[in-house]
Amino acid sequence: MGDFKLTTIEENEAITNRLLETGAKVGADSWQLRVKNQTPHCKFGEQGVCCRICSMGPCRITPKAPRGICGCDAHGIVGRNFLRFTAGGCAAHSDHGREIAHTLYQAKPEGPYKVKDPEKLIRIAKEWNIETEGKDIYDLAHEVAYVALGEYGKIEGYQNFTSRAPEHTRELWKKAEITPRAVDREIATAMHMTHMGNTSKPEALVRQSFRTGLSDGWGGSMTGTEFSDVLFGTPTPIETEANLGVMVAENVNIVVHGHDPSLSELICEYADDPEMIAYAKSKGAKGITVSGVCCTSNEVAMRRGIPMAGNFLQQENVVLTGACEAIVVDVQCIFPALGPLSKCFHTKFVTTSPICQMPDSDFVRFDAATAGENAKAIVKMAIDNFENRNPDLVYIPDTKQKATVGYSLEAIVKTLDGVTNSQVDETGTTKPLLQCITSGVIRGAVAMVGCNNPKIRPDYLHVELMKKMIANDIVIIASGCSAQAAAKAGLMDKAAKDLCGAGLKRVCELADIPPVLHMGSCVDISRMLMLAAELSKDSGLNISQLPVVGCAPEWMSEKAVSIGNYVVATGLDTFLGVDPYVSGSDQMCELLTNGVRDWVEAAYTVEKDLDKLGDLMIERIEEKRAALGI
Ligand code: MSK
Repeated sequence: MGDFKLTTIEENEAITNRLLETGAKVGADSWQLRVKNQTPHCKFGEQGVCCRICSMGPCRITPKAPRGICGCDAHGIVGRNFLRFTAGGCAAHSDHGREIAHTLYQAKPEGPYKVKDPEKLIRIAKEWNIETEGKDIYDLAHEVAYVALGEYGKIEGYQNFTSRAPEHTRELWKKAEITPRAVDREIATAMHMTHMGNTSKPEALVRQSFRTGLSDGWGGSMTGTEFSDVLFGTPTPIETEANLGVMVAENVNIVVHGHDPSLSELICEYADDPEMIAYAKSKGAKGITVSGVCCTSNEVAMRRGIPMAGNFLQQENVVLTGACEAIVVDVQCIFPALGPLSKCFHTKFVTTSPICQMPDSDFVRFDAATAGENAKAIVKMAIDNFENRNPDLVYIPDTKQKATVGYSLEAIVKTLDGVTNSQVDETGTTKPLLQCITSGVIRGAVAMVGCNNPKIRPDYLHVELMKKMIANDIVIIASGCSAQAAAKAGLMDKAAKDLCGAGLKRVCELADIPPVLHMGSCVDISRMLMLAAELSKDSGLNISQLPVVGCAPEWMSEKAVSIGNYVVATGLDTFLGVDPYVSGSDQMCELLTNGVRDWVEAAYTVEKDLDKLGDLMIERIEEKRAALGI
């Protein structure tokens, strides 16, 4: 195994504890302290049986009070809460996608936003029956972006991208009446259905939860992914590093955080500008280091190799290093705690989006028209802040791991093409991957996604489950903070092949890949949908027959529930390590873990025990293999 060694959860915890000591010195608050103040959590909330949708309550369901004041029972209340959770997640993802489409709409040959992947743009245009012949690429970009923006409020029909799903899946959706219409309409319908005096029937609420989720996965999120690729390039494998040790004490450190790559792409460009580097040197720094947190980090890591400082529950740690000149955020998963925390240090907390405005931040309103100036001003602000650093507070742990990232669907197809093309003729399809699966060299695949959640030791379930899967020849495709957990641990280092079973190890060697493939950010779970669709079409199997499952072991956000719904509704069994506040209704639990299988051939499993969760996933994959006779 050479010198390769995973970074353990205990090592990461020791780093965090060391950083919290710095925090204590300066009177900083932390999520660890706030968790103590917030536990035990409200049982009614945990079970999903608290209703505050109207002002007659709030109503809470107990054995003595089985109905709210309007007469709604626990099943209706849990169902409504579940649908509202989904709507919140779908709105966040889809609005991210809309912003990207807006940015594409404003792309110009002179920049700052250009078309970097014209082939993908043309492919989408053809898919959507938009004439491409003889058109200037920027005229086409504007036309396609305009149609994409129209998808959010289309008057009739379904999301354009649903045509990418296999026919069988589309039939199931049609029968179950969950084919997603306009994204905004699905969110509005969800909010309307759950308004006081409307739906209280669990089955109807779950159907709309699925339809809303599908409008995210096969609508808003896919728009975010595809148009980000058009604007910033479709990711290809690239080397980077992960964990707090990527920050450099001698340099100006800028940390980008959030989800939308539009601003961070330009921050990276300006941080590389010789003029800016010279300016940083004039202020006593050796250079400028940009690193990332959460999905903005995933975006710039996949396209530029920008190192990943950490995932969701490490966002405070980057400030606690005392060496962060600016933490620059766009949207989603940003702790309001960063405001007061940054005040304990010299760090500038820079908010940039009207969607995400927070106290104690410097707000630099980001706008596509002025993006270049905005990004330059932020980089300059960080450089100017370098001299305000207190050297006594600086501690950057030297822990980091190598990672190969950038496995878009296109990259996976291309990379795995080399593995078996001596045995099969097909190129540019998923057939080589299928060949690995049907021959049993790889037993199956798990899509590992989602956040960290203080209810679980940070990264513990992600990393332990991944280790268990790869040891059993199950390849992992990962996104979001799950991907970063893997990278920090070292599971995206190609040397991690030595932790795999013999079959997967062989594939890793032949294809020169790590056993955990970084597919991107939260919206990039749409890449996983596309992969599942392609595997289904290339194999002639239904998606639900493939030995592939989804898993979000440490999820926490509304977006994750929306994701879960579109993954299950696409036909992939999905395993959760945290309950989605539905335990207060046996009818809702039964529907989500079993009943929906009749509609979409997949369902949820919720299991908090690590070993059981891993065993259940392997069991499910092996069941699917047995059913196929492979
Ligand atoms: S950032 S939604 S904590 S994965 Fe996409 Fe991570 Fe979850 Fe946010």
